[in-house]
Amino acid sequence: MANADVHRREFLTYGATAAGLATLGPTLPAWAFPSRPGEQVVPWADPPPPVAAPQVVPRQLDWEQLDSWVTPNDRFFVVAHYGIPDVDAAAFRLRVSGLVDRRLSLTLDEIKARQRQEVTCTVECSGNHGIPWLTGAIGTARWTGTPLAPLLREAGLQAEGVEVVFYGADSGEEQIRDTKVQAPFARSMSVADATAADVLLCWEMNGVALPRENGFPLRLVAPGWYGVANVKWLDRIEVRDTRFAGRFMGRDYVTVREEEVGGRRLAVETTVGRALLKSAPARVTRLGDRHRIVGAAWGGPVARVEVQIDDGPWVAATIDRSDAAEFAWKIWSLDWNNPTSGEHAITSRVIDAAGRIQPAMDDPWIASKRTYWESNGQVTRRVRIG
Ligand SMILES: Nc1nc2c(c(=O)[nH]1)N[C@H]1C(S)=C(S)[C@@H](COP(=O)(O)O)O[C@H]1N2
Ligand SMILES: [Mo]
Repeated sequence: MANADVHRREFLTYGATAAGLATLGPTLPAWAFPSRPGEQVVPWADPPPPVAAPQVVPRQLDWEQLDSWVTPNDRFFVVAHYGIPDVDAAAFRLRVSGLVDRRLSLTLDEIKARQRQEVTCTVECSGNHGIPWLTGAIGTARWTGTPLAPLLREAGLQAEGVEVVFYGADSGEEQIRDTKVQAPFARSMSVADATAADVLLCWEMNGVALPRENGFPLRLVAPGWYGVANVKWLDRIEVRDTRFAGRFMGRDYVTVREEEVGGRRLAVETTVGRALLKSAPARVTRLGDRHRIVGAAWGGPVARVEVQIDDGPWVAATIDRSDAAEFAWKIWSLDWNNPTSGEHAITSRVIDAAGRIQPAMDDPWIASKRTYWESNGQVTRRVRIG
């Protein structure tokens, strides 16, 4: 761990990420980050193409700028399928209905007066790295809110309730066969998943009120789940006795894999749910000719991260463990001494506590996929040295 200690000392001595943290507010701890004073970023030789759907994904993380463990709000990615609604906080009421003994209608102040709970977790869009223009749909923030489970208990969950549906204030036109309907953004979870102790209704992100684009005034935060489960502009919560299959559960955000069944290839369709084990190189820096590769790993308990340069051996990276947040990414780094001039390919892979390895792109788990969701295959970036 000598290397990690050096990183921490560099950070504490020189405050290399102080500028990045300034927008986060005064109460945050100073995490280590493997940056060196005076270093320069070596730009990637394979920048992603322009965003094909800028209304749906108005902002992505710029990996080359990654210089802090927590992502400042103004760099945090945004996905909005039905536009960004303007919710009036004063008129806001969160309604809880369906299979409950007591329906609730809560003002923002009533919600904020409840038990306060925080979590720092990574949110990744399940489409990230699945299509060429979507490679920065990920960020890590400290979310503040109140746990959902006690609220549902107070409402009196009825025994027949199996599913909890979260509706956003945003809606759009959807066509199902030949019928057009106006449908709200909605996602559901089983009662067991929704009442997990770390599922929060959040009104703060990194110490300030939720930015409008990230769900003001209230959003669901479900640590360990893909982004789509974290319903923004939360408007109502409904307990039902049937499974819910809206667009974002049953049509979109559906992973299709072909399996070999009795000599035939048959498709299996599953809805996007919990995050999958993944890592990616973030950036290469240079201090004189001392190069360093820095990246992130998330989506499971990170035991090891390994980096491969061109066709070389897999080399263990140093993982920063200065924060133990279970569902937040780990920042890793590898010193790259004396790289030869020319273009190089850099690939990372994470290994979890159970020994599972992030799959290669040609692994059947990835190669058998017919939709781009849940693209947790190994990410290769290209960089030109010299
Ligand atoms: N109401 C609502 N919630 C939503 C969405 C949306 O379009 N509407 N997009 C989801 C998706 S697909 C993702 S990846 C995350 C992105 O969260 P962010 O915009 O705060 O980064 O929000 C989720 N919550
Ligand atoms: Mo997403």
